[in-house]
Amino acid sequence: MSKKSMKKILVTGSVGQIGSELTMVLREKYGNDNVVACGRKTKPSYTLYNSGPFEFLDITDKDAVGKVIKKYDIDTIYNMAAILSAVGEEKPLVCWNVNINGLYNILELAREYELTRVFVPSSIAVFGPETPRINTPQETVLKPKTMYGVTKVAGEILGDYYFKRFGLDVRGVRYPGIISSETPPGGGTTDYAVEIFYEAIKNNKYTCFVKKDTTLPMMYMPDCIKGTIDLMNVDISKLRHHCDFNMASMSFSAEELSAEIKKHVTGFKCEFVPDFRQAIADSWPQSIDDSAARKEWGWNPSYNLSSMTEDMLEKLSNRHEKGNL
Ligand code: AKB
Repeated sequence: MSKKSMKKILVTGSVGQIGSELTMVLREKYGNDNVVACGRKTKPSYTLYNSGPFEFLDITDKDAVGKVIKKYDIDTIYNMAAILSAVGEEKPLVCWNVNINGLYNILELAREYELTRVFVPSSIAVFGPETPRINTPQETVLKPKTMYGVTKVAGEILGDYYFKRFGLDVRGVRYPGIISSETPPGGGTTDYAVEIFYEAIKNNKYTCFVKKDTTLPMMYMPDCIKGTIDLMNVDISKLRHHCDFNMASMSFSAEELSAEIKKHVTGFKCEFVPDFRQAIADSWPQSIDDSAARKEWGWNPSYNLSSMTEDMLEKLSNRHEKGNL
C-alpha cells in the first residue's frame, strides 16, 4: 500500500514520554499525514505539532474521540494516554477515569468503527508483592497494590476480552521503566532512572527517591519503540498472548546506575533519600522473564546498562551545550 492510500494511525498521549517519540518514528515510517497525534492539554513540541496532524483530545470524552476517528478515517490506535503510578496514588480517581474509562472508550470506538488494530500498553505495575520478584514469569499472580497497577491488570483483561468477544485485534506489552532523552516522564515510580541523567549533566548531583539497592527492570527508548511497532506488525497467527506480554531488557539497582554515570561524569554525586515511591518500587519485580515475547514475535532488545548510559549522556550533553535542556 502506498503511503498516500494508507489508512491512518491515531496516537493518544502523543505529548507524553513514549508517545512523543513513537509518533515521530511512526510518521517517518508511514508518512507524516498518516499519523494523527493527540494530547489532552500539554503543549506539544514544535516538531510534533508541525510535522503532521495534531488534535487536542481527552480520551475520557468518547464523542470527541469518535469525531477524530471519523475525521481522519483512523484505522489503528496506539493508546498511549495514561496516568502513571506515583500520580495515580495521589489521584486514584483520575487514574481510574483515564486508564479505565478512557480505555473503554477507545476499545468501544475501535469496535464500532471496525478498526484494524489497537495497542494498549500495560506495565510491570500489574505485579505485586505476592508475585515472584526475580525472573517474573509470564503467567503469575497479578495482585498490584497501586491504583495504576489495578487499572493495568483490568486493561490487559479488557483488551483480551475484546479480542475474544468481538474479534478486535488488541495488543499490548508490560513496559518496564522507560529511559529516554527527549521527553521526560511524568508521575511514575521509575522516573528516577531518567531524572538522574538530567541532574548529572546539569548539576553534577542527584537526590534519588529510592534506596540504593532498589533494583527494577528498565528499557531504553529505542528498544521500547522498536518492540512496540514490531508487536503491532507481526502476523496475528503467531500470537498466543495478546495484551500482556512481559518485555524485558536490563535490570540494575539505583546505585549501579549512579556508578555507571560516574564512569563518564567526573565528580558526580548521588544520595538516596527514599519517599512514598519506595513502597511502590518494592512491590514490583526486579527482573522479568520475557521468553513469550521473544518466541511469539521475535522481541530482542539491543541496549544494556553501559550502552544506554553512554548514549543518554551523549544526547543530553549535546542538548545542554545548545542550552536546550
Ligand atoms: C511508572 O513508574 O509508573 C511507569 C511504569 C513502570 O509503568 N514508568
